[in-house]
Amino acid sequence: VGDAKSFNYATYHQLDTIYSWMDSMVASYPNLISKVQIGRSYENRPMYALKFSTGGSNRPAIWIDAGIHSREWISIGSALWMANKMATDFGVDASVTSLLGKMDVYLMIVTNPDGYVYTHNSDRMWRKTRSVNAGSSCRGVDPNRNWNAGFGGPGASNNPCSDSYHGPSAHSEIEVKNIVNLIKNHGNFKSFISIHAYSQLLMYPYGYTCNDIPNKAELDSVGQRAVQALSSLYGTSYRVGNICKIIYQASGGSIDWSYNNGVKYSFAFELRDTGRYGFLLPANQIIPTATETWLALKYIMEYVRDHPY
Ligand code: PAY
Ligand code: ZN
Repeated sequence: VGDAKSFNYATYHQLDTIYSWMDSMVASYPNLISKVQIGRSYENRPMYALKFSTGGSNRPAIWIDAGIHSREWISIGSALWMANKMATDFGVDASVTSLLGKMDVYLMIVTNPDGYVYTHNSDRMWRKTRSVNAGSSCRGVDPNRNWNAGFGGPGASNNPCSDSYHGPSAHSEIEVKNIVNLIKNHGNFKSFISIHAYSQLLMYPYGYTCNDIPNKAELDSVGQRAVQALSSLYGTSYRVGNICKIIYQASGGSIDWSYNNGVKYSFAFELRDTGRYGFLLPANQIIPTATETWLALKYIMEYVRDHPY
């Protein structure tokens, strides 16, 4: 565990193992990776992003989060592998090297740590945060219905017992608020990518409305080329489109918020599979999923690097 090089990426890990892996990554790549604590969760766990940076001050940046829904374990497993891939490719692969010469990448691997611990200890299918809801015995808010973008609209529930409960107010969840604060204070994010599972989709805004975004043509073509790269490896098929049309209407989602706050290249992945195993994707699919997803992610990041705005 203490050694980044001997970490087993082919299995799912507990939170404390992931947190000590982070320390070993920082120790192994001190000139590239630092650990940024963006705040604490509802149950007081620290929330960490790995910051990949080769210097500069407040460089244009890419945000990537995984595990905002705690049962979507493959998103976390893939993010761990991709973090290691980015670190080991730096200085070796020309594309990653040039990307990190111009931009910073913030990777939050466990965005909902309370929920993640709960999926290990109590309920494998837990999706939400673990906050207490006033006047209800049901806990938790859907952290992907809690953002200030069409908040409380169609595709979110006002029932605290629902898995898509939007919460009492936008950014009521400290896990969401911490990210909002980081993105706003930083002010130079050019891309925001949220990693979910499952359904094999690459999506762009909006979820809260089926109306097209102004940048639809560009984001759609970036998305199509990204999934082409993904599929080239094992033939895994992905569909591309806006959230509302390709999956369902969902309000208060993270990439709608980022897009409306000036981050043009906002995307959400739904990783493997299409329902055979669903959230219980076998661990022997972690590395294949991560490897193919990395190709899409890299395509998007290169595009962002080459299209400053
Ligand atoms: O931003 O990814 C988005 C919106 C759509 C997702 C959501 O409901 O938040 C889609 C679901 C998810 O990944 O949370 C899809 C999975 C299979 C589910 O729980 O229904
Ligand atoms: Zn999700």
